Amino acid sequence: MNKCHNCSDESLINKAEKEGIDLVWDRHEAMQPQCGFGEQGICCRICIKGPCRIDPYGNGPQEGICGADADTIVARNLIRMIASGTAAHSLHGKEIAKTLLEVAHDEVDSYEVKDVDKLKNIAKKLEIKVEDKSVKELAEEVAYETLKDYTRFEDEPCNWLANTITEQRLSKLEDLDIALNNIESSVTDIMSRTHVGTDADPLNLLLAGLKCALGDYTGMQLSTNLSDVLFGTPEPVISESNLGVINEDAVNIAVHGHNPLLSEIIVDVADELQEEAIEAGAEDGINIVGICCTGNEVLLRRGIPLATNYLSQELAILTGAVEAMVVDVQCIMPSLAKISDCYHTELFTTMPDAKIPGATHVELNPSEVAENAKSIVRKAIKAFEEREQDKVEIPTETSKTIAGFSKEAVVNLLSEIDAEEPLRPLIDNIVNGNIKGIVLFAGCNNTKVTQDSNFYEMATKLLADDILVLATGCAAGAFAKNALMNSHATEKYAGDGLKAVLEILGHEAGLDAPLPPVWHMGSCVDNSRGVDLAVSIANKLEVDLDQLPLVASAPELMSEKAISIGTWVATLGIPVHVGVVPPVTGSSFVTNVLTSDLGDLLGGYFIVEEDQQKATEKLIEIIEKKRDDLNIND
Ligand code: MSK
Repeated sequence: MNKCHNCSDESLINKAEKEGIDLVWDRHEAMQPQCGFGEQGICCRICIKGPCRIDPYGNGPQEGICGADADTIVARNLIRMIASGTAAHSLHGKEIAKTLLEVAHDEVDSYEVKDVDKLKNIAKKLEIKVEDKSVKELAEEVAYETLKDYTRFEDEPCNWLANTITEQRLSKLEDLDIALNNIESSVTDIMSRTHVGTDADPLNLLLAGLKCALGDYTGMQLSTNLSDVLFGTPEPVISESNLGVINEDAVNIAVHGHNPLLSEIIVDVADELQEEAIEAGAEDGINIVGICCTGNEVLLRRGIPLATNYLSQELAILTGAVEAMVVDVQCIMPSLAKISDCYHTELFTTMPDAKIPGATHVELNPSEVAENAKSIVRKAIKAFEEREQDKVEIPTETSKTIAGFSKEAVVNLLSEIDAEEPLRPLIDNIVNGNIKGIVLFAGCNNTKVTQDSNFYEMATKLLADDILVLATGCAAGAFAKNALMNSHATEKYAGDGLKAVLEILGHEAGLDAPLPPVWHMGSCVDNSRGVDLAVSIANKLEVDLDQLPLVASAPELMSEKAISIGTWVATLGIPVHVGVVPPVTGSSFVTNVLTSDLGDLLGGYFIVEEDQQKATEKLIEIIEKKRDDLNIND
């Protein structure tokens, strides 16, 4: 199998081989064959009588030592993955909410409310009275209302759940008793009920998983929205992507992870310290580049170029021209420390809950964040003097990238056509078939798939069939690197109907060229932006989300976060394709619930298909069927 879809990555993979450096693909190879029990989810490590494993062929044990069968074990393992994903996203959101509170209380200098209109809109959404209140008073109330979603004892749904989905969906969730009231207790609940000797009913376990996944959704909603308040709501911005954005004549600092609290300040501080870098011999000063979702955050808000996505993070260091890699939380390979050691690159960890042996830890302290950031940038400038020129090999490929499609940005664009009813032009074009439907691509890369290939192959076929593509996270990174986020891609790949719409929108946006056919909506937490757009369309059409010609896909999923995202997307009524088989096949009960019964109950369900061609056909079929059901297919 090829390792990646991208020729700039290929040259660095060869370089690593020559230098005797192991990369993620080598470690994948060394891990073969992978454990078949683990792959099917039928290995139980929940108590220390075990580990136990169920024989999938029926010859050996069909129960663990405690008597748990395959259905119970698979369901328990799955919902523990959901709990982990929910914990990761919701803690990210809690940090942002706490920072907003600190801004309101004048406890931090480096942050401020950048988007006052958004703050007011959020306040209204959360039913907070806006009139006669200062920005800081509003920020305080919004932060407190948000933090209640982490602590509520009453049996009322979370603010950021109830106020961001359709009414019909909320009542469906209430009917099933899964309308989440407290994010953190949903994680605790999973850990408690999956303890040995507690919940053994696979259906009951899975329902708890759905409820917990809604905590992931709630955490994402509040993360996205409060980040917009603090750092600005994205508007379309033009930048570049791929490893070629690393600049040989600059001090290169890569920001990587998820949380924008430090990376935003690094970008500010880098502007201030440009002269120091030039004095150190870097002709072009300081060049910040992004990796994974921190990269997406600063691309959308600051136009910072995106170097790469998850699977090729190590390759950034292999260029020999990255002085510092600054990481926060999630999706950071511990291998980065070892690889940095082979170069002059210094790896900085910044969060108390995400340290890596071999990295330099400079803790992000909210009251001294600018000083923390300056010390990192100055160390990077110093490292520039130690760069070994003979080890530098920077691929030349870059792709023009138009990013920044927040829901607000989409509405602003559309309001140039219809100021009264901005969504009308989009809806009309969906109804008349110029846009047959929408696919939201999300999720990671996985060594089990040639990097970015599923994203690329599926999206280009969908576009040709007049299906608009939205993207977040490493999916967005894949499309950005592979030149699907610019006007040229519209000319090349979009079907006639879609192209005509994107041409008009591009003209209205003053681009003098079509809008890109794949809209970059942001990082993993910004999957909420896709939901916001879908909910607005559904409300306009007076239907629920499961009736829209809308499907989600994570064709290269890898992380527990991707499992929790997929689960809430299905819970909200949207079918979800996954291109890597999740560890559930050891239980036909669990597999059937996820791929079929869930659809009967909530409209959304999982489609497991590793073949990208077949997967694309299935998604198109679902979209056509939804159009038929809405009576909008001629
Ligand atoms: S970074 S969760 S590899 S999308 Fe958001 Fe990428 Fe997946 Fe991490």
